[in-house]
Amino acid sequence: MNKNRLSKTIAAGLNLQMTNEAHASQIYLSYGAWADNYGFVGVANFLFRHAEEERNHMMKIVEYILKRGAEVHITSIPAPPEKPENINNCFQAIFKHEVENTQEIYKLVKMSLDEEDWATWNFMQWFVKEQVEEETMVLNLLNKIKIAGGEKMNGNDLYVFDKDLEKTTDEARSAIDVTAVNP
Ligand code: OFO
Repeated sequence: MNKNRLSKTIAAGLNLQMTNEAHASQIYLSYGAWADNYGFVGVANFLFRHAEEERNHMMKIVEYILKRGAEVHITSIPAPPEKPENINNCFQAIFKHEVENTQEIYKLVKMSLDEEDWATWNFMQWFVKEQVEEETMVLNLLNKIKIAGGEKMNGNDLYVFDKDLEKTTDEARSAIDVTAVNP
């Protein structure tokens, strides 16, 4: 009996996305190590936590592929890009990467829609929502950086930003939870 409930295309797409999530984790890990080297402990901590989150996303996909009776293909993970030049550049690069990841997720959503694979379509909705939160979270940080002077942030601005990140929650509020009273 064939227990595989994923088409070849969907299985390949999910395996690719699994590696994309591992790649995202390596990027956060690499940038976190860079930040720690420069003494930005709050930023490093934040990025290390996100490295772990991306790894959890990878595991979600591994588990889903297995649950649907298909094969998981573990391949090499592409190296993270060059280390950032400064804090502003670090979060710009993270935002760019998150947007690229969103595009990859949308491809899988489209693929599952075309194939009428509703289980995968439904599974991918969690990732769509997660990306909205992650993009919002990084955009919020970029706004703070911009207010503090962007590329021109001085030592004091950087100190405050780093301290601030120590306390920043890992999730942006979801639009669905927002009300007029509690925007
Ligand atoms: Fe950037 O979160 Fe994974 O998918």
